[in-house]
Amino acid sequence: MKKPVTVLVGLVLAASGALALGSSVAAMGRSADVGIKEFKFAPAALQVSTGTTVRWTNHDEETHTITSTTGAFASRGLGSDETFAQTFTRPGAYEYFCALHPQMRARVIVK
Ligand SMILES: [Cu+2]
Repeated sequence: MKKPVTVLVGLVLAASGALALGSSVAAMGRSADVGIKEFKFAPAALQVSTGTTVRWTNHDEETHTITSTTGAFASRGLGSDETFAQTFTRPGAYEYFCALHPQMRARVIVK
């Protein structure tokens, strides 16, 4: 009776669209989500494949931004429940922060 369990695990992973790998989260497919809550980006380290569109959603009442440390991308100020999307077309490690709260830092790793 092992096979049904394996199938179920596969379905759960496919449904969640994400698989925890150590301290980062590997997203499967062409889109991935990052939440902003309590002055933190979650996951703080997101790993995606080239071509993935990452969408951030601000769940805080406060305004936040998604601002690349290298200027590769930058959102406007996002109010509560607003979103910002960025498609990553080149591999690399993309560090970003909130311009209004610079202690809020995270990264997207594109493979
Ligand atoms: Cu902020």
